[in-house]
This record gives sequence, C-alpha cells and structure tokens, in this order.
Amino acid sequence: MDRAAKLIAQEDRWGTHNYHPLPVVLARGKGVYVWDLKGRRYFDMLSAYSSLNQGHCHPAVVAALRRQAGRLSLSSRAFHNEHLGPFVERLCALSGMERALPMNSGAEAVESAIKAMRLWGYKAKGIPEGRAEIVVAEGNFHGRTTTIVGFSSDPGSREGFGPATPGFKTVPYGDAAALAAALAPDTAGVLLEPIQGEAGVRIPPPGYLKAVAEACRKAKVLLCFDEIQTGLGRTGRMFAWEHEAAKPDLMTLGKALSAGLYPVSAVVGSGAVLGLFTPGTHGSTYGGNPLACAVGMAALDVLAKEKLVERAAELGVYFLERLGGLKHPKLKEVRGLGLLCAVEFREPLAKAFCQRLMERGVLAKDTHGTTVRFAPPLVITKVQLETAFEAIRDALRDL
Ligand code: IF1
Repeated sequence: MDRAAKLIAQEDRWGTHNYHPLPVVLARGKGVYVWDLKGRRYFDMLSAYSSLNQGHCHPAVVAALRRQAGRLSLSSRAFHNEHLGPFVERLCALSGMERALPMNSGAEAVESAIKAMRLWGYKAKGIPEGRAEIVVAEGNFHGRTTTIVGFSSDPGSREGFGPATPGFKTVPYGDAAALAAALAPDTAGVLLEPIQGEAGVRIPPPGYLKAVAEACRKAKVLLCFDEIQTGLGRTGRMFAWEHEAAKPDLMTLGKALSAGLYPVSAVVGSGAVLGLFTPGTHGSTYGGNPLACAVGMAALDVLAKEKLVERAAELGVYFLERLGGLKHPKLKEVRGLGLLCAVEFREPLAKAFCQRLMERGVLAKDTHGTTVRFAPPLVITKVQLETAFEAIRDALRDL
C-alpha cells in the first residue's frame, strides 16, 4: 500500500466520516496549484470553498504569519494588542460600516450576527423578550452549528441535530415579495447569502437584493448579508451586494479574510447594532487575536495590491463565456458571477465529473449531486484559466 493509501486508511480508521473526499492526498500549495504526495500538480478550482482568493500560501501573508507568530500570537481580549485597532478600522473602511466584531470561523460570525440582530430587536426595536424572529431563505447555508443547521432547508445538514432553535422563519430565495410579506412586528432581521453558494451558485433575479434592502428598511428590520463565501472579490466586486448597491446593516466575513493562513472571521455593521454589545455580553478566546489581525491585514493588502477584485470581474466574464460554450447532452446550465461559477447536470453526474476532472489535473467539488462549482483563486492568470478550461472541456468529453 503506498503512502497516500496508508494516509487515507489512517484518516478513515481514526477520523469521522463527515466528508467523502476525492482520493487525492495534497501535500503542497502555491498560487492556483496544489501538488499531491506523488508530486502530481492540480489546478485548485475550489480554493477551499473560496478561502484562497489570494492563492495558496501567498508569500506576503505567510511572512506576516511568521513575523507575528514569533512575537505575540494570543493576548486574549482581557488586554489590548497592537493589531486589533488597525484591523477593525480597516474592516470598517473596506465595508463602509461603523464597527467590526472579530471572530474565528464563519459560523461563529453568523452566530454573532444572529445574537446582534436579536439584541437590537429587544433593545432598539422593543420586541418583547424571547419573541425576536429572523427570516432566512430556502437553500441557505450559513454554517454547521445547531442553531444554524436548525433553520437549514437541507435535511442532510439538519436531520439528527434537533431540537431546532426557535425564532427563524423561512421564505423562498429570490422572491422579494414573499420576503416582504414575512416581515412582522417581531421580526428583528433578515439573514441572506447574496448568492447561494452551497445551493449551487444560485444567483437571485436582478433587483432582488435591492428590493430586499428596501423592504427591510421600510419594515424597520435589519438586513445581514452573509458574504463569507461571496465577499472579498469573489464575484467581481468587493462584496456581492455591491452589484445592486443594496447596502445591508450587517455583513458576515470569513474564509478569504485570512487567505487560508488562519481562521479569521468578523461581523461588520452599523454602530446602532454592534454598539449594543457591552462587556461580558459576547466574546471568544481567539477572537481578534494579534496573529489573526496581522494575517487578516496582510490578506486584505494582497486583495488591494494585486487588484484581485478587478481580476475576478474581468476573468469571470471570460470564464463564464468559455463555460457557456461547453456541449454535453446531460449539461443543464452554466451559472456564475465573477469567479464563482458552476455547471449543473440534468442527472447526478457531478461526482463522476469531479473524478474525471481530477484525472485531468483539476480539483473541484460537487454539490447536491448535480452541480460542480468552479471557484479558482483570484490570482489565476488568463493563460492558466484557459488551460484549466481545456481540462474541464476534455473531462466533460470523457463523461
Ligand atoms: C462545510 C458548504 C460552502 C459559507 C457561508 C458561512 C459558512 C460557510 C456562505 C460557515 C461555509 C463551507 C463549510 C464547509 C464547506 C463550505 C461550503 F458546502 F458547506 F456550504 F462553501 F458552500 N456562510 N462554507 O459558505 O463558515 O464555519 O465553515 O468557517 O461545512 O462542509 P465556516
């Protein structure tokens, strides 16, 4: 049994089977490429679910991690540190928001946003204690905590983990009228992905985000966009909501906020909401630690210096056009915005397609059996994208 097979068996024996990974053992990553144990090179067209917009092991972010790791890695927020102030100010400048709450994982940022919306509902809107409602969409994916999976419409994420946390109402995604009709006096907030990633890159109808923002403003309900996957340049704008100028009250950020070098997430939003947290009402051991902030600052610097948002917009148009030219009797639809793209089959062929893609040096992930997402690092060049596309085209021919 070769080393890769041994490692897969070891993980299988001692780990938990909450994933079904492709049979490849990665050992190195640089830019858009990853290498397996045998030194085979692949295009990473998943980017760890859009955490690697800056590419694998970006040298500037690795340097920031190294520099800070040897200096002060964790101070706890019982004391100040030299990087938190600059990082929260940078997050506010980037998002046009007034305050930022630093956390670690995306789900933690979403949970913190849920707490902030409920707190605002009670303290500012006067909703009777314990009655706050938050509206979410069919097909949502916001993380894996019990509260978050409790309002998931995907049985695979939700079943077996009840009882569900009360106070969530589900509406169809993409239907602003249905959402507006669901807003009631006890509604504190709306939580939406501007594009539904896990659901298979579902892009709402034009005007939806703007109509939702308008409905929330009229009904005095907070709007939180979960930009953990769509944010930080992925869709060709810094944030996906910018395609419609539908500025929310809150945003959750994560994934590429640290360029894949460290778990960093945040909630950014209006002072009227995030200003309601007082000492002892929220917290996290690692939230806002100096290492996270130093890595986050370096990750944001790379986005700006390498103009990755503009690159995603420009190369996204090109990539979607090429994907749109693909021919296959079982191909149903190609979708995308910026470098967040997906191909959907009429039948559950996605896993087999990912297997063929791997054989041709492209790593991608299937979702819900029929869809394969393509989200390369935003540092990809046009030549690399063309090469990856040719492999995708050939793998489709093999299917
Ligand atoms: C898995 C999905 C993607 C997210 C949005 C919050 C979170 C995520 C919009 C939570 C995380 C990850 C989780 C990972 C696979 C991946 C995923 F397939 F699960 F749904 F990207 F689409 N909001 N998405 O996409 O962030 O706590 O993970 O840091 O759970 O398998 P996290």
